[in-house]
Amino acid sequence: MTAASGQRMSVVALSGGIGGAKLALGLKRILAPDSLTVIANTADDFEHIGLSVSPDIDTLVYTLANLSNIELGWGRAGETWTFMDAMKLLGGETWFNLGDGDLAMHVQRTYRLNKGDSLTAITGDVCKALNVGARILPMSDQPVRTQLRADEGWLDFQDYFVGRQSEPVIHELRYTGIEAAQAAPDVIDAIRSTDTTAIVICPSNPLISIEPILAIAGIRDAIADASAPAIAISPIIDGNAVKGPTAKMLRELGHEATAATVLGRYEGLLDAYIADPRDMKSLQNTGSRVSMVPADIMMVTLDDRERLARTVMDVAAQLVS
Ligand code: FO1
Repeated sequence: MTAASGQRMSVVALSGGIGGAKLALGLKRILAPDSLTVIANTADDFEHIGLSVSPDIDTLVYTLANLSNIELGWGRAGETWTFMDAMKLLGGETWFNLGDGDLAMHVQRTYRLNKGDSLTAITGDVCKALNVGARILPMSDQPVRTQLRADEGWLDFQDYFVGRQSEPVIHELRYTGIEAAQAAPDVIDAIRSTDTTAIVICPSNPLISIEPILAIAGIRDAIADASAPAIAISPIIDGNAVKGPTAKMLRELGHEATAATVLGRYEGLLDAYIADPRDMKSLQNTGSRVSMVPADIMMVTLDDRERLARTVMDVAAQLVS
């Protein structure tokens, strides 16, 4: 895909798990080979039964490699569960599920991290081995962990999200380790590169997926100063989250669960914001100078993903021409 200027369209996308991965797949399918870099949130990562789990990286890897489990939204298609069944018999930890094929990913990642390899290098090698066809960069090689304060105290993200099914009311959110974390190698360069023709903020949960990335020193400024236009897609349609607990979390933290709230959280970063037509009126009422683009942003089928990706790239092409 090329812009009117003839320049090849090359995208850097910021993404969490499921919603972001869907758009990333649409983008990969319409762009020329090697034209997509995805910066993945790693604040959902945790250590579980001695293994290093990176859910958003893995959802991106499996989705872009066409290996993803569509029903679950995470893990691999055609997965078997012998390991989990055996863990149950042993009275082991079974609240967080690792399929047999997925287990290999976790053993390999943990083994290499323990040998001293970086998460960036390991993810790069996995992308090559599984023919991902895009570059996936962890936001940081240092640990950052989202924690949420509920009535009972601070909960680690996966304890809240999987262990407690996002049920506890939350009062506060923090990213432990964020001050010490540095952007992973290539992250800032990819954003700043003059070869990059669009920076795309995927329709992921702003609180737990996009803002941890933006909170790493240098990343927000790099996007604000980049020559490429930045385009976000709303994760909220008419007051409801497209997926997951985004609306619930926003409300509990004192925000309205609207497309306009998410726009406000990306203040100073965006050139264009793509949202559902039903949200256009309230978005225009914000007085924001960001260009508002109405579009069908639901992604159920593969065609939906490509259609939204085309909308994003059309907006980008207009902004760079
Ligand atoms: N989500 C669940 O709801 N239950 C699980 O047992 C579970 C296991 C799991 C294993 C590997 C992985 O990469 C993701 C997994 N997820 C599971 C999804 C994950 O917790 C969340 O979707 C993300 O952290 C939110 O983006």
